[in-house]
Amino acid sequence: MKTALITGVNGQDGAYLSELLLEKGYMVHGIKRRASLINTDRIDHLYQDPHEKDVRFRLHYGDMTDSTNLIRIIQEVQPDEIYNLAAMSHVKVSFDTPEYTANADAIGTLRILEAVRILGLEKKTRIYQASTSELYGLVQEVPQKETTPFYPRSPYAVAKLYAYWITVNYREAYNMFACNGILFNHESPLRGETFVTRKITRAVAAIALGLQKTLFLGNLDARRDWGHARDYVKAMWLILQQEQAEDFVIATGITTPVREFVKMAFGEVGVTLEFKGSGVEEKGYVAASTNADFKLEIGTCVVAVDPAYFRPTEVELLIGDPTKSKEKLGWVPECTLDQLVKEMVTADLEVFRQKNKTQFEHLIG
Ligand code: NDP
Ligand code: GDR
Repeated sequence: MKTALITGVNGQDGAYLSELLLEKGYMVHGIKRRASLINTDRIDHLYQDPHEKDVRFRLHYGDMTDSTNLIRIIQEVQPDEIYNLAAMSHVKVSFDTPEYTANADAIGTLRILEAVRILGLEKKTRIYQASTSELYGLVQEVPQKETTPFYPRSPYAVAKLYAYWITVNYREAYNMFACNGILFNHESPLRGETFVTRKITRAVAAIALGLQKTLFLGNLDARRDWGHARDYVKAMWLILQQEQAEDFVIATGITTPVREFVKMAFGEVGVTLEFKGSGVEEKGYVAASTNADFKLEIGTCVVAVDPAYFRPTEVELLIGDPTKSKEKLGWVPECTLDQLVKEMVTADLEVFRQKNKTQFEHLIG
């Protein structure tokens, strides 16, 4: 039985990856940091009582900013594979907490690599580093591929740039099997509520059920290459199963503006949007037609721009070239953007209906 260690196990990707590795028969160890409230919702269905026999899923308290703790856990677990997913992963927030972001995302990666080296596990342990399309930042070339120059545009992306290169350096310097997956945006019903897709699908559900009036967003013209997290964690695993350690772009090859995602999500609840105002973006969108199942009046302003959500430096266009991953890993994304939007809106409607069961009983089913 192979043993995997996942940092950031209770994040979006950690949850899907844990499921995948358990299905494949792995013993899965996860690192989560202590929080004042329990925040393991995404992995609660995988929880196994450690007192039972043959437990294959175990959680450890840890933090990317604490080397002693990382060394101890890696020593105890002796992993065949480490998936380093833990990070302060919000681009906008990284402008507010740049030093912490560098500590967790950049030096945290160094701590993992160095722990493996200190423990003499260089030959045994393969390492996956969660690199990102944010490395490309200011457009140098499209579509972006493994050889495209990086131009990071946020403290998050700069920290991830360090993590990318220190992973490459440890591979070259110490012959370690350490790889970067340069993943483009991937979403799901488990996506954090403050990333744009989930913020939109949650708001669409809340607005449709009469629980929220307006969705305030930032830059509607940014374009992203969005896939489904369930597909992307398969690529992480494949990257570590190769004969040679290499870096891969994981993307769909299709880019879509945030504005279009908004329209698609409202479309799922039968609402079409009409731009209101005389060319002044800030007037936002109103509902032009609505589905009778939901409580929304035609003409209600449902989307508006709030400059508070603009970033000091923005990444305007991301579109990945997944040719290498298709050819070498045999990886192709299965979920289309239409299917992703539908799954996310449906899940968020369900969340609100469960929360407000008595209030919305007539809408259930
Ligand atoms: P999430 O934000 O959902 O999860 C991040 C995880 O890291 C959470 O479990 C979080 O714990 C944990 N974490 C944060 N800081 C620390 C710390 N100091 N010590 C220990 N754990 C910590 O991110 P995703 O699952 O979406 O992404 C996984 C990784 O992939 C991240 O590194 C992200 O930067 C990267 N990435 C993501 C992409 C995407 O589109 N989703 C694309 C490309 C890269 P807690 O719950 O306590 O905050
Ligand atoms: P991103 O994701 O910055 O690409 O990083 P996010 O969903 O936060 O933003 C995508 C684009 O939407 C624009 N936007 C808004 N974003 C947020 N969060 N909230 C808003 O209200 C809003 N309005 C418009 C943003 O300006 C941006 O252009 C994600 C994270 O998962 C990173 O960890 C990961 O590395 C990259 O994807 C790939």
